[in-house]
Amino acid sequence: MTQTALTGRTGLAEYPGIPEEFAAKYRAAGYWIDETFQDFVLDRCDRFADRTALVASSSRDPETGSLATQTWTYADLEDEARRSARTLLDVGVAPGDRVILQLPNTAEYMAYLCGAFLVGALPVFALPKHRASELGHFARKTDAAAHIVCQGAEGFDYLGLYREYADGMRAEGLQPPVLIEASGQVTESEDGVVAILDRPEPLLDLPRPVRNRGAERLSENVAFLQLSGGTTGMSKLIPRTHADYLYSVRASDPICGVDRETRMLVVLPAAHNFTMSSPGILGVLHEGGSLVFAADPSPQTAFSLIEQERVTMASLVPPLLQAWILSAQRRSPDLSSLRTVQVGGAKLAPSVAEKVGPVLGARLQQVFGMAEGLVNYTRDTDPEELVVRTQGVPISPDDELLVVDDDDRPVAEGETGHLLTRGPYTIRGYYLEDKANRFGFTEDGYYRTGDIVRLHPTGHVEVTGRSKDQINRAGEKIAVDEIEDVALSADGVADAVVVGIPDDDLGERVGLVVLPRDDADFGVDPRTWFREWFRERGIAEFKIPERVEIRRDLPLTNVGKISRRHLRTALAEDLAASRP
Ligand code: OOB
Repeated sequence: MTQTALTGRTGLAEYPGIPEEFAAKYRAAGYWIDETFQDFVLDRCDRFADRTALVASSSRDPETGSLATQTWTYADLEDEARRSARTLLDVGVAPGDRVILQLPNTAEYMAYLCGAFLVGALPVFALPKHRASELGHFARKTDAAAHIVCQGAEGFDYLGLYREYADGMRAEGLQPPVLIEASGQVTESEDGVVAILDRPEPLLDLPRPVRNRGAERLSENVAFLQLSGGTTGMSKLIPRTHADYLYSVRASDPICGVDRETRMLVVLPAAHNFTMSSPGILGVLHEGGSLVFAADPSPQTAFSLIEQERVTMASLVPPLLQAWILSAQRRSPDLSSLRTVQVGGAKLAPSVAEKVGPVLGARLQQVFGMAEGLVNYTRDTDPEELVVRTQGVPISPDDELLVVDDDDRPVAEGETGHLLTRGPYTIRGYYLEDKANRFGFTEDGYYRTGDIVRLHPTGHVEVTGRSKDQINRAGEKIAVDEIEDVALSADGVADAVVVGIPDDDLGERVGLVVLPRDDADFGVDPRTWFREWFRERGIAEFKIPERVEIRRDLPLTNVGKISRRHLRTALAEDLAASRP
């Protein structure tokens, strides 16, 4: 059990950090400075106290059509963060503890994010869409002390989800986290669920920060755990330090033109690495700009907010950009304040990229990043051709990129190959994943991104494909073998292969091909049967196969002879060619 490997709730187990010779270089270059997230929150809230930090939208006024909003200054943000900090301490969270943050794009998200930083707790960035299977995994793996939700968000019963995995943990003799309901909708505490009945007073005396592993400087300790998209099994946990992450944020702002006047629309999930730090929420707070949180990701809501709040910048995944373009062509909204539209998370087709300027009247910036570290941006000064066709150049002069063949030998200049990378804000290993770390990183510390790329003579990276066993569904990453394992656990399944089916709207969708046993019975509609199977096992909806095919006549019996990767490719082509 992973829990025994932990040194108690206030410590993290050992994991591969950045070696001292590199750390010394990153400090000397001024990349890593002595600032923690606690310092960051306190300093920026103080420095920009009277400025607007956040506008969070909620319901639409049925008469006027305008969106109701709630506005916080930086002083309000600090006050709310200190109240959340008190709640965390009151329920027993101590500095160094992990807290699973699973909130939608609301003001509470910001209060608890900053509150956790103030008490030195480490957020674990779950998505509102994650379900019991994923949450139970995060809780066990991180030995989380608390799990923060908003009951009823997107119509979902998060208390039920909590009970499901917490009961499972108790049955295994493990102590589940306590559940904090952030929006005050729960009125009774029971079974580990804590209701926040009275508005807590702001916490004035902040606890002393603790080191959560060997690093001498607090700023080089782990600040939080991000989630990897995952290629094998469940999402892995990515330990990012204060120093490495804040460097990527500080360095991103000038590249992306973020300053005090920036008004950034947040439509993608706030906890995602792109939304958080490229330059995202943290980049805006660093400069004293304003965040505008959209209650839902529809173009209609986004356009209303852009108009109403004079938004200057937004970050999108390609399918959302397509939806914006279509909607803008139909409705001609007033987008005159919008200067920059960032697009990342999945490959953007050049034909769509070309429309950003003409249709939205904004500058396109492509962003190719990963929660493990490396982030690339196209630059303001780049010729149009490179902005449309490439995914940019790295943030840091000390980001090292290698493009190699299957045997890790560098390819000839301009050829495609596997992208390997290391640098001042890229991890050297996941948290408690010894086996995966042996495959996921080279001996000299390069992260194997699983992306196939070509480097242009200008240094621009062009993503041309992927070698990892992962599906990218509208920027959400899905590990195929996590889904195959769940399918294989069903009675009547002899073998199961999960494939990514190319899709015009989402980039890819999840497909499942099943080789049935002779006695298999999946009812009249196997897709529905499997959907239920996945739901009952607490798998997030976005990972559940949208197409299921039962086949008895496939080269599946050759599985032992041909690689599963080749099989997946062959089946994906097959499925893409035949209509459901
Ligand atoms: C971002 O982070 P993750 O961790 O959800 O996913 C990383 C993977 C990359 O390895 C690549 O496969 C894919 O997502 N990806 C792109 C891309 N941006 C990400 N593939 C093609 N073109 C792009 N522009 O997705 C992420 C993190 C920080 C900033 C932006 C995206």
